[in-house]
Amino acid sequence: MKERISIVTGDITTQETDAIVNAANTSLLGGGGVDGAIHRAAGKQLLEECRTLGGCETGGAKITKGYNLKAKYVIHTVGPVWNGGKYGEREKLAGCYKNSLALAEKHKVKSIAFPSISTGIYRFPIEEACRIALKEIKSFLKNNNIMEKVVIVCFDKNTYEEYEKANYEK
Ligand code: AR6
Repeated sequence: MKERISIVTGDITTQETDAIVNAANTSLLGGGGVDGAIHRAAGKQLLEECRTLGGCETGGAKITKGYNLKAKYVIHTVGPVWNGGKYGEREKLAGCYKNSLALAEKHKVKSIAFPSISTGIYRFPIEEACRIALKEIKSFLKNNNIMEKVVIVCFDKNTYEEYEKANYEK
C-alpha cells in the first residue's frame, strides 16, 4: 500500500502521471493557485473544454483531456472553502478524493497526481486535510489493483512535512 503512494515536493503541472487533479472552483473556468498554473501549462483548449462542462459542485469531480500537459487527463475537483468546520467541509473534502479516484478508475488511469486540495486559497487546516486525503487514497487503493501510483505533490516544504507526518501516523 505505502509503496503505491508517494509524497513529493514540486509543481504538479510537470508530473508524468496519466492524470493530474486540479483544485478548481465551481465554475471550472480557471482561477489562481494550482488551477491557474494548470490552465497556463495546458493551454487555452483546456478552458474551451471546461466551458462545455457546466461547472461542478463542491466535492464533485469532472474530467477533461490534458492538452499540452504530459498528463493525458485533468480531473477537476472543487474543494470546500473552510468556514470553521460546521458546514460539511470535511465530508466535501473527502468527496473530492473519492470522486476524483472513481473517475480515474472509470478511465483506467494507472497513475495520478493530487495537489493539496483546499489548503491554499480555501484555507482548510492542513493537518486535518492531510489525514482526510490519505484516508481516502488508502481506502481506494485497498479495493483497486489497477492504480499503480498516487503522487501527492506539495508545493511547499511545510505541506510536504504535514503529509509525511500524516502518512506515518497509522
Ligand atoms: N503545483 C502543486 N501545488 C500547487 C501549485 C502547483 N503548480 N500551485 C499552488 N499549489 P490553491 P484551494 C498548492 O489555492 O485552496 C483557485 O483560485 C498551494 O500551495 O491552489 O483548493 C481555484 O480556482 C496549496 O498547497 O487551491 C479556486 O478558486 C495547494 O496547491 C481556489 O483557488 C492548494 O492551493 C481553490 O483553492
